[in-house]
Parts: sequence; structure tokens; C-alpha cells
Amino acid sequence: MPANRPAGAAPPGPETALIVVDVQAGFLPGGSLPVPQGDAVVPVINALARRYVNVVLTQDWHAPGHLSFASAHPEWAPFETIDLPYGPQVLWPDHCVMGTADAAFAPGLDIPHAQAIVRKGYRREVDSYSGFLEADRTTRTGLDGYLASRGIREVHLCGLATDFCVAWTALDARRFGLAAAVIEDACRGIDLDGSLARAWAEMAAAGVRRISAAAIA
Ligand code: VGL
Ligand code: ZN
Repeated sequence: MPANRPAGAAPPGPETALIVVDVQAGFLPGGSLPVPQGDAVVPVINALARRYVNVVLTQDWHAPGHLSFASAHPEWAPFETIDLPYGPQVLWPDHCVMGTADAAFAPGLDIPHAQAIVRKGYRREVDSYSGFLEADRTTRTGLDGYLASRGIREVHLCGLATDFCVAWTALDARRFGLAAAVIEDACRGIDLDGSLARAWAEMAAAGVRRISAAAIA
């Protein structure tokens, strides 16, 4: 009997999917946009994923010169926020450029039974923190249709970063009518100007549950 699991908790069934958000080299220490302790989620997620029949990975996958990169706006510096046609955009260091080692999944991420990989942010003009909807809030990645086709009604989320891509994906899951829970100890945040507390508050208001890995049977 594995330790640390609540007695009586049922394992996630065929109508639940684990979404592993952006566990990529670029977001680990040594990457281009390191999330503090980002590497700590890898063993937690490897073990967690084994509990799920259904696993989907997202992958931040930017065109070179992406408009979310500060380098595309010579007057601005990384971590400043500018207005783009679709709304405010935090400017990031160049990261997760498609096809580069920085965009590859984290070394050591071991989820052979993952069924789908959703790439996002590949259009140069539009960012996509969410695995469902680009930052224009209109263009779909196809993930909503994929999950619906497979009869999935609930998603559990983990990965990087809690306050950006995990939170946006969880909020959009709710928009598409899915039950959603974020597995807090399988995530790490960036926390830019209070973004982490804000993200948890928005998720709570939207009905996203906040759970720990030990709660998954
Ligand atoms: C992310 C900032 C920029 C994330 C991706 O995965 O949370 N954050 N691109
Ligand atoms: Zn990005």
C-alpha cells in the first residue's frame, strides 16, 4: 500500500486526464526562462502520471522572433508589460523556440503513456499561455475538441509555471465546461509582482480545485 494516500480515494478514471503543462528544459534551472525549483516537479510528475489512464502534455513552442520576447521590442526589457493588439503582454527572455533544446521536454520527464502533445505559441504575433486558447482569446489549439472527443470531463493540472501557463490552462478548462483541479505540489510558479496569489484567487473564483499529489489515489 503506497504511503501518503488518503484511504478510500479512487484512482482517476477514464473521464479524467492529467495535463502536464510546459515541463520543458527552458523552464528549468539553466534554461532560458528558469522557474525557481522548476526541476523539483519532474520526479513528482513522473510518479503522479502513473496514476492516470489519460495524460496530455503541453509544450511552449515559439516561432523565432516571437512578439512575447523582449528582444522583439528594442525599447523594452524582459519582465515589463506592453500592450499588444490582443491585450497586455509580459515580455519574456527568448525561450522555447521551436525545435531547439530549450523547447525540449525536461530531461528525466518520463511519461511514455502520454497520449497527446499540444504545442502552443507557434504563431509569431500571438502568445498562448493556455493549452486551450491563444492570447487573442479566440483561436483554439484543438485541445477542447480532443478532450471532448475522448469523453474526458475532468482535468488535473501540473507543471510550469503555476501562475502563467498552468493557471491559464485551468481557467480555460472551466470555460470549456470541464471540472478542473491544480495539483499544487506538482507545480512551481514564477511570481512576478504578486502574480502567484492572483492566479490562485482567480482559479478559486472559477471553481478550480487546489489539491495535493497525495490526494490522487
Ligand atoms: C510560460 C511565460 C512564457 C509558462 C510560458 O509556461 O508558464 N510562462 N511562456
Ligand atoms: Zn512562452
